[in-house]
Amino acid sequence: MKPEYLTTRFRRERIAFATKAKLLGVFIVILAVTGVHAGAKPNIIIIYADDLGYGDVGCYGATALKTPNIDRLAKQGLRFTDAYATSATCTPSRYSLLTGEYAWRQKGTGILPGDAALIIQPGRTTLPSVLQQTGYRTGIVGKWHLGLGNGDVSWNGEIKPGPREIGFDYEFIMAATGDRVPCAFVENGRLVGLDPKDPIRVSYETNFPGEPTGKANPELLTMHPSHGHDQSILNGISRIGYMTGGKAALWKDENLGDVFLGKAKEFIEKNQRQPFFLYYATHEPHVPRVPHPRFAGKSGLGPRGDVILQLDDAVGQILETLDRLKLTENTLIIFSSDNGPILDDGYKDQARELNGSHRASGPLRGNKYSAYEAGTRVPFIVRWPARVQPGVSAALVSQVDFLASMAALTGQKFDARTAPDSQNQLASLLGESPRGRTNLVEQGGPLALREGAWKFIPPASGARLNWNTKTETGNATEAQLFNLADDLGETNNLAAAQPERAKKMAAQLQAIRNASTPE
Ligand code: NG6
Ligand code: CA
Repeated sequence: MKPEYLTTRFRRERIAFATKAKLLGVFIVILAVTGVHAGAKPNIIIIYADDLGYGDVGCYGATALKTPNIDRLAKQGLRFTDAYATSATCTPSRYSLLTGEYAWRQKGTGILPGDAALIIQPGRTTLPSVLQQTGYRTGIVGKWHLGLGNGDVSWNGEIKPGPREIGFDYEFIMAATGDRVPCAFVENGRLVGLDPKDPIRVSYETNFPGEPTGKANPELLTMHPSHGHDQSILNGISRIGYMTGGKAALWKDENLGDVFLGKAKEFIEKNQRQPFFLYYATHEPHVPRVPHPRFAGKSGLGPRGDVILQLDDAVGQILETLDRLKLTENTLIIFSSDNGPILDDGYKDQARELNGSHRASGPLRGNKYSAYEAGTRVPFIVRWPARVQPGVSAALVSQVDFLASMAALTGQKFDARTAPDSQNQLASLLGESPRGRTNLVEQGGPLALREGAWKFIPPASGARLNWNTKTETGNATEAQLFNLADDLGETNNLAAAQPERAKKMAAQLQAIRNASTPE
């Protein structure tokens, strides 16, 4: 089916939605009855890197690292320069991406341990559930980090609720992060490769008798922690949390990338004849950074650079798979990251020593965990050959908008009460409008507000420097106000010079915080 035709159809549909909701209902029914049909919906793939910085890839200015595949995606698509994850850490960003709600509105949405309960309520409207209800086959492959079970997850039995209870048909995931136990894959509610005679046990409180730890047995380590990460040991790397048993199910770190990539490709192959939504959440370049031997030593920047090459190669293989299956034209790919970059995130892996001239944050100030721009402003590329003109967009967009925007794309209604922060930014995401959001909230340490070119960070009492990671938090006892249009690097605090603007933005931020359903 010709994309031109679709484009017009969907444009018309959107106008109808805005003006005559009832008529739209009839329209959808007619579509269903006449079977105009699956092909009308693009496949959607979100490739979500973990801790990839604004300056980590070639198309955003990196020269020390070569990322030809991500650059190809950018060349064939729309590259955003002012696009955001909602938070400077993983769990809250992923929560917002899936639910359409700023995570800071809910307690318990900070970085989760590996045995945390699911924090997205089953039955709630989510990005995958919206697509699932309109006939998409939905899958997640890779990092989850949103909790599993109800508080006493049964790793040796059926692991639920999880992704399948909030809108995914298929799941192949790691529960939390590469540096947290349990270090094993979960596929559709079961631990993969588990030998029932050797059950796995997991604790975030106490070690299991006879199990070595990084703290007590550093002689067993091939990669040493720089801070934290001194509990159970797997593959010579100590982790956060304790585990014992389940030997046959435990992963090899150097294969993580290949295993997830293989499952992502398999999902695409299997579902090539129907519209699918794949949320492919890579482990790279999060710690521990253990490249496959194909990439080890190849970047010259140490393991962190090597796993970025590995990520780039994985993106290339996804693109090749789409080409081979002739799905490229009508597949909407969004490539982005869950938060900004960090060099030392708890292991002595030489990321800092071998970094050379590379600037993982690009021209931005701060890092992962920070209220400064590099905490949440991330690489963000949209490619959909059938509809999106290649180019660069300066529109202000956020991952929290995926839910409302994809709902608009597929003509779906959703419960706006549970996705209060998700705006329909479809036109901006597809490059049909340069407008974007008028404002957004950045969750680093303190919550910060973007409004037009302005950035406001209220006074915050926490430390200015994170002593573990040696990076700036964004905290300061005084208010901070920057004009990003001519001070992208947030060097010139204008709060004292422009007290009225600072006051107005403080009030605006407070209003957004107070609003359960923002206007
Ligand atoms: C921190 C970990 C860090 C990383 C992060 C989560 C320590 C000292 N640091 O607590 O290594 O795991 O949590 O990263 O334990 S994220 O990308 O999933 O948010
Ligand atoms: Ca992350």
